[in-house]
Amino acid sequence: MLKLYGSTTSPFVRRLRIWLANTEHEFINLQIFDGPDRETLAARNPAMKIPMLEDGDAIIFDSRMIYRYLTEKFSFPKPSWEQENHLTVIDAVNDSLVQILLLERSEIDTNADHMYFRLQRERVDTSLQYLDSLVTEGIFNDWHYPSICLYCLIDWVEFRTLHDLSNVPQLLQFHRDNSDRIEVTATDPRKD
Ligand SMILES: N[C@@H](CCC(=O)N[C@@H](CS)C(=O)NCC(=O)O)C(=O)O
Repeated sequence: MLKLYGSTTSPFVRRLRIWLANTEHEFINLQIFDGPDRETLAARNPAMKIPMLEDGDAIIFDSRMIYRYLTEKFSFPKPSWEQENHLTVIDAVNDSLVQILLLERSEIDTNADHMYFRLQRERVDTSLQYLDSLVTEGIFNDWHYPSICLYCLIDWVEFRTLHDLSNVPQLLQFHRDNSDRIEVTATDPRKD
């Protein structure tokens, strides 16, 4: 059986839990930052990040690669190049905000006026504006993989209060429109 290693709070993991909602798999919930689970992580993935997928002898790192692996394994339709770009923008916001979160947990003031923080905030702002305009165009009307990734990003930003979303109303509407889906409520990180 497929084994997905991750945590309930990671937006990179949640997107795959939702994508795999109708595919038999085991979800292994790890506390990645300390304790015995960190050894489980290190033993499987030298990059020490989640998610990772185990399929028999194969182990795949990185949500993007796992998605590609699943697409090939189950002959799902391939994403278009346009959708790949949408995923890149969604991942860019995710990555920058993971950095901000880790810095804040390291007791660093990320609101200070430093180039590194400015670059992350600027990327987050421009990317969210872009994604907001894509919602207006109807790009995320269907519940496909990029929509799932976008939902997990927005929900995580709200859950962790990482960024003010008041100037991206279409993203907030998209979030409200999809929040009652069964696979969304089943993977809500607030349930823990
Ligand atoms: N590009 C990776 C990013 C995964 C990622 O950043 N995961 C975070 C959790 S949300 C993580 O494992 N962080 C551990 C660390 O940075 O030490 C993917 O798409 O899977």
